[in-house]
Amino acid sequence: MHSKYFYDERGDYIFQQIMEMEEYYLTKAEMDILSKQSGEISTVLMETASPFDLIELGAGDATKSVHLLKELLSRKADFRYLPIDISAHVISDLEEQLPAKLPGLNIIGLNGDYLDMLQEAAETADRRKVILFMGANIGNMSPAEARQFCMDLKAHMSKDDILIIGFDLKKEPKQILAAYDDANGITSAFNMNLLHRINSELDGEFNLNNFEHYASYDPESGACKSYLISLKDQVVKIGDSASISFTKNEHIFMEISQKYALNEITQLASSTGFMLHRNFFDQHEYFVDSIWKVG
Ligand code: AVI
Repeated sequence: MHSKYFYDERGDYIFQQIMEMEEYYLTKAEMDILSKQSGEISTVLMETASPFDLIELGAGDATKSVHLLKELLSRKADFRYLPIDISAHVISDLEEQLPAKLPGLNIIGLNGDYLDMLQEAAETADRRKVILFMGANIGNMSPAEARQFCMDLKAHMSKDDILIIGFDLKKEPKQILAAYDDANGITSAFNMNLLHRINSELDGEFNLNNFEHYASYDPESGACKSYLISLKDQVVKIGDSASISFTKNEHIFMEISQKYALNEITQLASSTGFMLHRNFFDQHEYFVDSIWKVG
């Protein structure tokens, strides 16, 4: 399932709660990187003197990137900020709120699919591009999809362009699993929201009590996967003409959150036409924002 379906208004709200959970270390780790190392990241971005477009894929509320934007503004970098998000209200909120927070910021929001909007951004300007793809969003693709996505990004990039990409690293399996199997059932609610959406938007008849959230982490492949498990034999009607039957314990695959080892990140960069330039880690080395250049 494409992960964009998780993020309707309710999904956005539940994901906010996930990010605040004790067990969900990812956001805090990446915040640690951006809040402490935006100076050094800016130095890398400004090594080439020419103006650039800072294009953020899946900007959300930009709480992490604000640190980088502030730093670039204070260094008088000649750049425009182009956040791209699939959600129209995310983009309008950013356009409304960021200029007040960051006086002097030149912001042009783009609402739509990452690659379509990237294409649009590339067509309207011939400046060099710095693409931000943070938040371990790449983890919500299978390794094969991630490879294809990096190749697609590369196809939209030219010499001197930079990609900053966030990965959650392989670590203690129990810590990873806990982040996706929290005691308060918030991750469960995040997944159940998909069934709720099918009920309300497609006239489905899922009984949410007949499904249970199940998360697993495989330390060998680095795949953390979540499922909804059918608690009984059941037939679920969707609209007038469709129905799905589930046997007891049958699973619905919901989401992958792939974890990476450093050598796998280097390998992903080189096999998709990039050169890994530098890695920025949080204090615990849970997470990495990796700077790739076009090779
Ligand atoms: C947005 N994405 C990186 C989150 C993740 O960690 O895979 C989505 C998420 N799903 C459940 N918890 C968080």
